[in-house]
Amino acid sequence: MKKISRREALKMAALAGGAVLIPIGLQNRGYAQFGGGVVPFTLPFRRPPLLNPVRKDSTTDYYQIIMRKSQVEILPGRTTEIWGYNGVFPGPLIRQSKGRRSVVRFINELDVNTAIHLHGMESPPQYDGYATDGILRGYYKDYVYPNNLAATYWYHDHGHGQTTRNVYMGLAGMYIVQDNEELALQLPQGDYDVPLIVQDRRFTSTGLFDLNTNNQTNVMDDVILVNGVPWPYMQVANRKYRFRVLNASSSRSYRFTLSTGDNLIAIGTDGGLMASPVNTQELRIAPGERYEVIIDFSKYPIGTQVELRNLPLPSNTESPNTDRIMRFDVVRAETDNSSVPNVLRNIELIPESAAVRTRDFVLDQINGRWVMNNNGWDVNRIDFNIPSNDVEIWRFLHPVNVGIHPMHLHGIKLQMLDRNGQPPLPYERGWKDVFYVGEAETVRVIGRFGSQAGRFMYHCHNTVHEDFAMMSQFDMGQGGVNPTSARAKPLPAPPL
Ligand SMILES: [Cu+2]
Repeated sequence: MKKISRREALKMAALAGGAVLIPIGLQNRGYAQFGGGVVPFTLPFRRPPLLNPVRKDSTTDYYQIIMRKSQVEILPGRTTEIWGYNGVFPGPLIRQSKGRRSVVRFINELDVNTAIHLHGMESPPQYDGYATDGILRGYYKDYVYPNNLAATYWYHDHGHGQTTRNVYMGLAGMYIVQDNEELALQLPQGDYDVPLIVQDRRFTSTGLFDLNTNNQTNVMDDVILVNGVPWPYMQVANRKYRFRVLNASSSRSYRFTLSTGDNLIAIGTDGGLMASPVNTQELRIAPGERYEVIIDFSKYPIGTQVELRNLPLPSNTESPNTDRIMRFDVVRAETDNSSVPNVLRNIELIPESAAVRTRDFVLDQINGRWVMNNNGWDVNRIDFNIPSNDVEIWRFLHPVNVGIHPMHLHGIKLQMLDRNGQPPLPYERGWKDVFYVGEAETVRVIGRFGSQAGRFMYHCHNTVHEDFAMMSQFDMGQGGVNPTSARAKPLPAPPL
């Protein structure tokens, strides 16, 4: 009988489209032990380091980030080369206030071309990380961000055709904007407002990242990292915490649930707080999406261990322990002055009747390329121009019953109208920029376009699909700045 390689087995699993366990015996062939040899919940949780500005003036905070290689310990006793923002994995956390401007200088000391997208921010086109607006090694670029909405953002590489590799190697970090209205709500704040950046990775037997896109289909790896730590345990007090969950994986979606059967309290989407909290037993999140959840540990006696688990999804490839994410250990008593009010924010729902047109996008794979309306990425093709303030409905049609496409628009926040004619999931009803388009699903979203003018990209956020052509671009309004009009400059850079 012909022996099949692990790669072939994965490819078959991907083509089968189901949740397939890799047969025993293929697991260790030439690779690290499955799961990198890590026993879940044996490594301590950590938070990304906070990045302080190098300088402030009356309107602006100035930050600097050097993209460089470094050697870090992810698997105990092994060293992994990463490409990191400031050499850390994931990148440092930026916390900013609404209304203050940020200038972030990105310096490229890597061997590859990079482009930085601050995902979710309505940045001007020239600071949005346009795919061909790259920073070469030895160059730098100062990105200017308006911080006009309190929400959970993330910055990550958007290099043309190389996004999967560059993000996989470590180029992703969280960026939080807060405003006074939100702070006044008395939600858990400070140390109790915690990033959870979830990613899957695979490791070689020597501990290196082992990227495999399974014949340009997807990345489905066997080690679940939270803030760069495999299946961590986090010591918590018996009180409420606010978690900002970011799925920064290449292709894997997650369906979170608590081992106790208790509810997660969803309070925020990609675009910040929802209108009101949503109690949910499970929460599904695709690559690129962000959700904010409250977990209330006050009901648990000290000593309780609560696992954050991951339920199966039809287009995921499972491995041992991909059904777990992390564990919360309730270790101390604290008073809790925080609250979760019934009204979080006023969100104006855009009525369907406000739309002046509907656009259809058929998501498909043709001759191995991932396409929208039979088109792949073409830097010279701009699909359409949307006049300022026009409300449009975008309809994503995915006729195939295998695989999912998280569809992401730059430059705008939208709302989901429906999925296969049914209402969105309760926790999807907020401002969003990534929409989960599942197996054989049609998803309709609505938005008011052109609050700023210019050319913006839209694409699938399965970065393997994105790299393999499932990306395009559109224009909004008139007189927008060319996205490549603020090119990176060679070092040395003047003082910020
Ligand atoms: Cu896709």
